[in-house]
Amino acid sequence: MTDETILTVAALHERVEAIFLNAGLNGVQAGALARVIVAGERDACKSHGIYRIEGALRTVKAGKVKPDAVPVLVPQEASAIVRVDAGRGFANPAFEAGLPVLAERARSQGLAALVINDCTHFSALWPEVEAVAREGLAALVMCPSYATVAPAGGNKPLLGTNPFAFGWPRIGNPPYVFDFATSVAARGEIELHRRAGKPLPEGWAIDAAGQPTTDPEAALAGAMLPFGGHKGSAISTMVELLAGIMIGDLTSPEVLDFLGTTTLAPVHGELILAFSPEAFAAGRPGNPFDRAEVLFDAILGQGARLPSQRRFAARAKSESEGIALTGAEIAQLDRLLEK
Ligand code: NDP
Ligand code: PYC
Repeated sequence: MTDETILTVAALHERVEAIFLNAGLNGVQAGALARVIVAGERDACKSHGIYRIEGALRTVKAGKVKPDAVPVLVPQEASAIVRVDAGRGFANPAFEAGLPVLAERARSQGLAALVINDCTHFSALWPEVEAVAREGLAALVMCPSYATVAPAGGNKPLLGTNPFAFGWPRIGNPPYVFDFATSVAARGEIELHRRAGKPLPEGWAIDAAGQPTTDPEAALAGAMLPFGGHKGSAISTMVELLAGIMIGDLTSPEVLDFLGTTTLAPVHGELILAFSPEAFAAGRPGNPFDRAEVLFDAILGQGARLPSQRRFAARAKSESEGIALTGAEIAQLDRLLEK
C-alpha cells in the first residue's frame, strides 16, 4: 500500500502556479516559477522541485523579493551584452525576457552574454542552458549564491554553492547538459538529509569549529566544502568574479550580509553566455555538431553515461506516466495554497 498520488505535468504546473498567484505574485513571476519548479520535479531533481516553493514564499513574505516585478530589458542596441534588470523579482522571468535577444545576438555576432541584475535566485540552471541549446547555441550559465562554502584550505563560509552549467545542442537528441553546484553537494541536499534524519556522506562539510562532520545540523551551522578541493574552490571563485563582481552585482558574502540569513532565497545577479558553434567553426574542417556526436558516441561506447541522461529518462517517464508525489507532499501543496 502506498500513499502516492500521480499528477500530470500540466496538473502539477496548475497547482504550483495557483500557489504563487494566491500568494500575490503577478502572472509573469508565478508562471516562470511554476515552470522551473515543475521541471525540477518532473526531472527527478528533488532539491530544486516543489521543496523550493516554501523558501520562495518566505522570501516574498520577508519583503526581499518583489512579487509584482516585471523584468526590463535595458536598451543596449546591437551590443553582445544583453542586460535584463529583474527589478528585484525572481531570476526566471528575467531569463525568459532576455532569451530571444540573447539568441538573436549570439547568432548574429557569434557570441553574446545575458546579464541579469538584481534578481532572487533559487533554481537549477539546467532549464536555462537547455533553453539556449534549443536555439541551436552552446551555453554557459553561472551565478553566486550566499556564503555557505569554505574555500579549500579555509574553515569558514565565504563562497556560495555557486552553480555552473553547460549545454551543447544536438540534432535529434536532447542537448548535452551538465549542471552542478561547485560545492560537493547543493545546499538543498544538506537540508533534505536533515529533514530525512540521514547523516551526510563523508567529505561534504565541516562544523562551526572547522572539523569534518556528517551531521546535517552541524554542517548547516558550519560550512560546506567545494568539490574537487582547490579546483572547485577556484571555479567557485571565478563564478564570484564573473557573475558577481564583473556584472556589478553581489558576491556570496555580500548576499549573506544583505539577507542576514540562509533561510531566504539569495538576491544577486546571473550570467548566461551563448555561443554559435557554426560561427566559431566557420572556415574550419568538419561540422561542429557532427564532430560532437563522434565524441559523445566514444564516451557512451565506453559504457559511461552522459550528464543529464538520468534527468531526460526521468522526464520521459513523468511525461508518459505522470509525477508521483507522496501524501505528505500533496498535503504540503494544499497547505501552501491555503496560506
Ligand atoms: P549533481 O551532482 O546531482 O549532478 C551534477 C551533474 O552531473 C548533472 O548534470 C548530472 O546529470 C551529472 N551526473 C551525475 N552523475 C553522473 C554520472 N555518473 N555520469 C555522468 N554525469 C553525471 O548536481 P548538484 O547536486 O551539484 O547540483 C544540483 C542542482 O542544484 C543543479 O541543478 C544546480 O543548478 C542547483 N544549484 C543551484 C544553486 C543556486 O544558487 N541557484 C546553488 C547550487 C546548486 P543527471 O542529472 O542526469 O544525474
Ligand atoms: O541548493 O545550494 C543550493 C541552492 C542555493 C540557492 C539555491 N539553491
